[in-house]
Amino acid sequence: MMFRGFLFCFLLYLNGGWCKRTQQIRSFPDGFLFGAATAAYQIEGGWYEDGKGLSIWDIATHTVPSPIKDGSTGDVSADSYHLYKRDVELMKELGIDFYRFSVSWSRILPNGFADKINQPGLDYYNNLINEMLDNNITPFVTIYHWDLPYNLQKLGGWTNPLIVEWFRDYAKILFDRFGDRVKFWMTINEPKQICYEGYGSDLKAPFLNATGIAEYICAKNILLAHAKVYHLYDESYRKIQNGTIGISLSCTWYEPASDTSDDHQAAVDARQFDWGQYAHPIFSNAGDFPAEVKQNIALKSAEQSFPKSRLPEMSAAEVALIRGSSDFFGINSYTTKLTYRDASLEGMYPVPSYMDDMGAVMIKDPSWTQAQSTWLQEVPWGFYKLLVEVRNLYDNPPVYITENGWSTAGGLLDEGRISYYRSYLTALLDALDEGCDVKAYTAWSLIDNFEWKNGYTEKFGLYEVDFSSPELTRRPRKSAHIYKEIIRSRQLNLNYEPEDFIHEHDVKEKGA
Ligand code: GBH
Repeated sequence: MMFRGFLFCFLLYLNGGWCKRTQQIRSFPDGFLFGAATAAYQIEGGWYEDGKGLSIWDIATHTVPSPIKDGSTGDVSADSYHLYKRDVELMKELGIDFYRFSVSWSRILPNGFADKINQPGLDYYNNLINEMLDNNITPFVTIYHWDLPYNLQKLGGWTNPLIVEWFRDYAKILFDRFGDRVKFWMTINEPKQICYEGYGSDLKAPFLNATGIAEYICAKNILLAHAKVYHLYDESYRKIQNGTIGISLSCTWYEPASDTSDDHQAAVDARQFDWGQYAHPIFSNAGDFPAEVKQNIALKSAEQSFPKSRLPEMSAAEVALIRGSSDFFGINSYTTKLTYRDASLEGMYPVPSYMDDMGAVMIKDPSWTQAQSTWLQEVPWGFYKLLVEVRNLYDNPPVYITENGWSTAGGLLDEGRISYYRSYLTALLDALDEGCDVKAYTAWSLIDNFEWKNGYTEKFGLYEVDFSSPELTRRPRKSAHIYKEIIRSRQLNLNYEPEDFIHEHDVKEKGA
């Protein structure tokens, strides 16, 4: 398609700030925080140890035939359940201000319910938190990162409205047991991925694949569960524990594929379905689901003879409960897609479905640099535009970048990841210059880990984990040295070359 080359130049032209790319050394503002992230199921292992209950990912990875690309599981993974002290050494070596990790619900509450607390589970997280504090690393705890207790899934999981209470009971235990030392909380990681990928498709556990219905039931329950936990913290813990609590949304940037008003509307719809569905109820002044989402689903539902919209309504009290229920806007952002409307593609998606409701087609520009993950391309100007749009739509909320990162097939010499981190941090600095209130940046991930349905075929770590060695050896990639210098200097120097980077392992691997 010929228009793409032109399009790319045109977008560069639109992004005046982007030209600052040529500036070689830029400083981060005082108080800006740097961290790295992981999630329990992806790193811990210890899947059936010390009284832990089963989660939907334990069940998924033990299903025959395996739904996981390489047939792998998180049974052992990086074994952080036993090697957490080594992980804290890495954090210290990197010099990160904070480490974002998640708590496994079924390690704390084996049955999902709050009747039986598993003491070894509490011990594990207490040990991890204390080890971090001893080394001056601030813990940033994600309460839920996708590993729902299987027992609760049997009852419908996030499609059962009672989960609002189950989640609140679980979160209360974490505040009670860890809140004296944990001052940064995230309720839920990426609701859209939970609801669409887990319930509306078969991309994530529990693979429910009930699109057009389940995503929206899940969305409302998640928003309510999040809001209840926010208010619990706000009303009963904040005064004593003095922490901050919010949510993280996965935000892809959608750029119109052409300048037609149809393609512009397709991009707006894609943003509103992807993250506006969760951001608007929490961060807008009006609250509730965004107009585009409500209208599209109501219209399609009527056409399809549903007696009412497949999108559940929110009562005025629910709207009020959810609105404003986050101290910060947590953004996980990785990539950009081009978006267009194409009437001839009618019938391309199942009816009803989330994709049909959204009515946009998403493509990647083949000129963009491609990661190991098929969905991931390096498009830093999209990250810049996303941050400016969040500032514009939601009255410049405090933003924490809670995930950003790049996948490779492996190896210690990871120039692709270095290029990605540098270009995205440049875009972040440009957004700060535009007045965006970005307070923190989190690299995904500290270490290689179980990448959900793609198993161990995609490596996101600043540190390599040698999954074939019995010790699960961690080694710094070149990008770890680069990130370390950014944090030490509080500056982004595009020309910095680490002197102490040793990659004999790579040399050996390549037989050179
Ligand atoms: C995060 O999800 C997760 O929080 C983390 O657990 C995971 O390991 C990490 O990212 C890396 O994947 O571009 O339209 O094809 C990221 C969720 C998954 C959202 C891919 C965007 C592609 C949508 N992303 N998805 S599209």
